[in-house]
Amino acid sequence: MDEAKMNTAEAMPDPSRRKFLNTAALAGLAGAGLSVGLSACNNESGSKPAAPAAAPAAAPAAAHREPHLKPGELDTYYGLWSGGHTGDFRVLGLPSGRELHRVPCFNADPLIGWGITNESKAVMGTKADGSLKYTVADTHHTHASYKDGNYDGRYAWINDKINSRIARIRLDYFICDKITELPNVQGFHGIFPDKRDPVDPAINYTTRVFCGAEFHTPLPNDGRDLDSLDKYRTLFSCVDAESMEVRWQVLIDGNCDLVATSFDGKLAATNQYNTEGGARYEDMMSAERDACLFFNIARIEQAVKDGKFKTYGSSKVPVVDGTKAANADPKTALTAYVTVPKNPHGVNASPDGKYFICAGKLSPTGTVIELAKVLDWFDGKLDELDKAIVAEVEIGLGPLHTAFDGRGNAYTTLFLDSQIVKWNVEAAIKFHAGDKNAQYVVDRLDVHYQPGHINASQSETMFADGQWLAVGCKFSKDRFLPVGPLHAETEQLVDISGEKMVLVADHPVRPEPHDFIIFKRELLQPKQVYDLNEFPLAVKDPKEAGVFRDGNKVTVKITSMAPAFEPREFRLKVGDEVTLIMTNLDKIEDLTHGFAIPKYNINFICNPQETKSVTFKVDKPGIFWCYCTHFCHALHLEMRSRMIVEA
Ligand code: RUQ
Ligand code: CUA
Ligand code: CA
Repeated sequence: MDEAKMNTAEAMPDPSRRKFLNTAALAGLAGAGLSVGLSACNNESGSKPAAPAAAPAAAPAAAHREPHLKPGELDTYYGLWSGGHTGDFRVLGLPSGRELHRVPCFNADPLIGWGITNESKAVMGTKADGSLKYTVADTHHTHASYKDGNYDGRYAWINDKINSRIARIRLDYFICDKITELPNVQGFHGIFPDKRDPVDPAINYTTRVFCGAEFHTPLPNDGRDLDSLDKYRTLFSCVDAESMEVRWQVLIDGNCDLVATSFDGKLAATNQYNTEGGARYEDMMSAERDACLFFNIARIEQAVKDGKFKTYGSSKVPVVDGTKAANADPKTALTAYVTVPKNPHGVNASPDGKYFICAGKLSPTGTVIELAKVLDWFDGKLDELDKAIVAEVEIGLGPLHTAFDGRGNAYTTLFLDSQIVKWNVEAAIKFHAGDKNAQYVVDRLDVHYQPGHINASQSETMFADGQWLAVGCKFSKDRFLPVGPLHAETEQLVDISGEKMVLVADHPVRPEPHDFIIFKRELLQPKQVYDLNEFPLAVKDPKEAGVFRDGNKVTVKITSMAPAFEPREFRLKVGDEVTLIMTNLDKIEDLTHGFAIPKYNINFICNPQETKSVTFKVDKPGIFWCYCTHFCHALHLEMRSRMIVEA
């Protein structure tokens, strides 16, 4: 530990504090009578790993690069972040850590008008009365579409764990354009797009998104089998990247945690805990090993084509049988359960395409699975599936997620140790094979505190560049000014360009972003002005604006052009059902207008050349000054339209 302390002396004013947190975190589990899984590694220091010690002692504090940018300087990386409780998707610039945008997905947002306009309600889903079907969400994981092993800038996806929904974000306009609710699952958590097609070499880009569901329930979950735990199952789902329809699902044993996909398109996997099928957590951790569950995509799709599936409840989605019992013969198996120490959490694909690395969570280990060997097992060329495990090494307490630098090193968060461990994958494989001199732990860095997700620049592509690493710490404790009982979380930035990791910045974040990806800015080409033709309702000329009445159904067409709306006033009657359509005819980048109607609870913006619509019932007579809510012009405050409502 001494080397680590020396390197972060300035960032760690009180080393004892971390120890206190460790003890508290461990006590939580131990107090519940669950120390079994941890006791093996809970030695005297409470955090000292059994693994070989780190690199040279007296190394001087490493030099590092400045994350701070001068005024006017642009970041070199984009970061796509999930918002957590807020249900949104965030866009950061890195290395500065500046938050550039929030894209509402599952949440209403008055700035954008998300959840207020007809277009956004259609994406979010409504009840029969037109109100939103769901108003809460819990976003955890976000990943983007691939082409040739790198991000292609088309889409990103994000999950909602509460209501098992997947949202797609268009990365040209940074808007959510589709949301799909997965049938017959609860606790949709892990998510990962494929990287190419398993069969057709011409499809060298993402066409599927895989979704793992955590919570097992009776199927269908309609009141039957409430007390028959042995009938509870969960499903692994495949969503079409373009249509966002659910293509197929797989019935499995155990609960899905994180998801990973191979660069060759052939395999998807989910780490699994609760292969025991328990309903209480004591039961969920009784087995010493759980699994990393592999899916043979080509075989599953063939089985669906051959009609070898069933459906559950009212869902039409084909469900194939991926349970362990039904897939014992490798030659026909759709799934393969590689064992991993108990209750593993993250699974991450190494950028060389060779390995999936599973983080042990309740075990202090990282497990390295060689994908070629898993494929060999499916081909009948490997007698025992677990021989695909090429390393299982101790790395520290509470491993959760792993990132890569493209130079053969893995960086795993250690939740209980409040550290990042940098370890060399090939050295770990040598060590596992019996070379006890192989020094696989390269470095350790204290972080603040209890880290969960981690990612490095380009880490989840074939072009991992080993420059910057971000880590999402679940507890900030004493790192920021106190703001009452709820603490911000700490996102820390680490320079990984050298041998030693160097902590270079702390950022407070509103809890809790969970996961994120970081990639080069050149990979995105966002558009800054809309195309009028993308909107069927567009009011293309101020001359088309006005009030169009058909009985009590009224359409109000409005255009905006700084600093005026057209029409400047419009007349309605109590009892009218109004659809208001607004097109922003300004063509200049950054010239956004807003439209708010007092006492009618309406507010939304229109970006340049964008059209939005809102439908509402006119129920209050009087004068209502509709005004522009987005500063647009020197006459912004004067930019209004008078809504006159007759009794
Ligand atoms: S999980 S802290 Cu929801 Cu991403 Cu691992
Ligand atoms: Cu238009 Cu402010
Ligand atoms: Ca927290």
